Amino acid sequence: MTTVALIGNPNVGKTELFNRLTGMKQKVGNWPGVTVEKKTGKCVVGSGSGEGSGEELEVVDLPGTYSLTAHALDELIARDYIVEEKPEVVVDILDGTNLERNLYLTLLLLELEANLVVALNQWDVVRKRGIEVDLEKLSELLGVPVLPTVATTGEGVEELKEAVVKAATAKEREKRRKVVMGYGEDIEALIKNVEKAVSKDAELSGKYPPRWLAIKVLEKDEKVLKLVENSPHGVEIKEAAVNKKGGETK
Ligand SMILES: Nc1nc2c(ncn2[C@@H]2O[C@H](COP(=O)(O)OP(=O)(O)O)[C@@H](O)[C@H]2O)c(=O)[nH]1
Ligand SMILES: [Mg+2]
Repeated sequence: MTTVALIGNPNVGKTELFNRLTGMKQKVGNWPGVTVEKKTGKCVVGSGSGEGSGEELEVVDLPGTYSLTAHALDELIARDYIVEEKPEVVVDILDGTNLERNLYLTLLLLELEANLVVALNQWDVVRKRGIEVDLEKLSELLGVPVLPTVATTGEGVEELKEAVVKAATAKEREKRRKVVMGYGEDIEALIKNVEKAVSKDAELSGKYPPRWLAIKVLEKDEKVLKLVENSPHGVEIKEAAVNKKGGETK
């Protein structure tokens, strides 16, 4: 069975897609320790001869978020689930009519090194409005599969399921190109510094992507700073985050 988490900004059609995927086979509970609702469900891929046909998916609905900071409970739940539980695939659902805003979360998920499949939902509205989206180009730029969907009618949903099964295979994961968002020369130099220090802690850097940790240290992310404080290399990591040219970075 493949575990797949659904994530997206509020109002993109995540609930609609979750319901379409899982139908009546849903379980509702809470995320551990908090009263935020957690929905999970199951679905079977395909019925015919398509790729991954007969494969079962465990679908986890993550809270709708715009970002993945440690400041908001919803965002932290989503982020912790992805970094701690490492679902085999994360489906990032975008409102296809609002790519500019929606792609911010996608970039954060790439930074988190989630194994992404992007669903461009509301594709019917995209079509109706005559918005042109170059799916191939977008997929190439992000380095992940991009599929158009209409959650309300089910259009594209079977293809999405097949793409999820495919993305979960070792072969596809090995092939996956790491797309790195550059922050400019000065910040990149700092990121490299911190990444180097972080990598000395095998446990920490084995559990979390080192570049992601480095970026979070530089952002002074509360949760990551706590992880760093508990590291035997904590002092070194914090020192690496200090700009040698003077002062600490913001
Ligand atoms: N036209 C169209 N409407 C959609 C689509 N997906 C969701 N919706 C509608 O968009 C609204 C928000 O959907 P919902 O699933 O609640 O979004 P969520 O906040 O991401 O869970 C609802 O009115 C849905 O019926 C779609 O693909 N096409
Ligand atoms: Mg919803």
